[in-house]
Amino acid sequence: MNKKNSVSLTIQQHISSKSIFSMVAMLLICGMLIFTKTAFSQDDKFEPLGGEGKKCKIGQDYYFEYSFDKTPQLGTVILKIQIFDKNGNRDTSLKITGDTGMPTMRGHHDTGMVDFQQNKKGDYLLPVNIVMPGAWDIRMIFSKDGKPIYKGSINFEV
Ligand SMILES: [Cu+2]
Repeated sequence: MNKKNSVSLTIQQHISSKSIFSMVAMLLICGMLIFTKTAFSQDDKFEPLGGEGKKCKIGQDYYFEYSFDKTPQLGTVILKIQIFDKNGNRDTSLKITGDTGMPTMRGHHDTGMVDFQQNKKGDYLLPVNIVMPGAWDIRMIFSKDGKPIYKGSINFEV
């Protein structure tokens, strides 16, 4: 092998290891982007709700309204949800679970999914513990016969 050839070979090797490096870097970046997107879209699936006393539709068959027993403040407030069928009759056949937390402090206050409890009137109730001022959310999953049919989130400031 003459000197010229060996130089060009070294350059080739240099280029190919560089391009492998950049390919790996690209793959890592793509992987991170996909991961971030997935993490965000899990949040996105919870539809932000309109407000207290507003009709929130669950597909074609049901709707619900929510309210708090008092303006959310430090301490415990009770979230009440009433579900109706499409004819406006109360429905108690669904199950609701809710995860309360602070969106900006994920993992600090999150309760995990907790079952709403029904009272005699068929209201669905969830105690919500507010332990510090700031932005809070309650992410809820509504299920029918064990299958999730709706995800919504209530967002509020304390
Ligand atoms: Cu906090």
